[in-house]
Amino acid sequence: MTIQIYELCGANTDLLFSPHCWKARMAVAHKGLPWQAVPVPFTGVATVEGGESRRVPVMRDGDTVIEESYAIAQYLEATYPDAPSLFNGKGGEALSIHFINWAQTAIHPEVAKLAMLDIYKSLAPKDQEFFRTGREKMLGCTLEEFDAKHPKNGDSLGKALVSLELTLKNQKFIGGESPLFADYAAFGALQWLRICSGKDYLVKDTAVAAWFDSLLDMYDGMARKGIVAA
Ligand SMILES: N[C@@H](CCC(=O)N[C@@H](CS)C(=O)NCC(=O)O)C(=O)O
Repeated sequence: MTIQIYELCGANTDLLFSPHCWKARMAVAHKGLPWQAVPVPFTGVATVEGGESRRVPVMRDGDTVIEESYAIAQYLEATYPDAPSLFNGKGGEALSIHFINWAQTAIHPEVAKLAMLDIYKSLAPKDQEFFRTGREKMLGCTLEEFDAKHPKNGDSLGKALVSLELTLKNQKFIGGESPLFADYAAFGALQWLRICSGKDYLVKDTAVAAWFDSLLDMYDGMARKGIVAA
């Protein structure tokens, strides 16, 4: 049976940009399972699967519904143990929590600085209003004021990626020879930036850029095929 992943979308419902949804999607692809995306706009999230969750991703696998990207990865690992592992054991599972937290605290704020307005512009009018209200309350200023404070040269993102660069100089993936869920935690954040900005902020010829490219090519180029903002 085809797994369904409810994913956040833009005005163009093929623009699927959420970092957390990308983590779930890469995890399902890693397991080699058939899946389909169910696009959901911001204003539709609260009604997904009868309003069970206020966040996406939400995944349906037959009769089972799971919310939250890490819970989805854990479910997939437990349910499909013969498919390639997302964690390589309990230690890897524990370490991926570090990379989830690191991506959220080190990379996500940089994506916000670079692409807050791009995210806003990619949404349908109803969702723009929802997004603006929620984010401006959180930021304590308008989206435009926030955007104007931050240069768009990628230097600050580069600094946030220094530890990943050092790691990937010596190994192909965070997981070693092949990716694990920890890789997808970092990848999801950078794919969010790539899709919403339509720009390539990663410095060419770096280990991070090579790693990101190889993940875009994986699983039949799934992550490269999706549309990005113009
Ligand atoms: N820890 C959750 C975070 C999920 C999350 O924050 N999802 C965002 C999309 S990236 C969302 O659904 N936001 C809805 C909203 O802001 O109303 C996960 O990893 O799944």
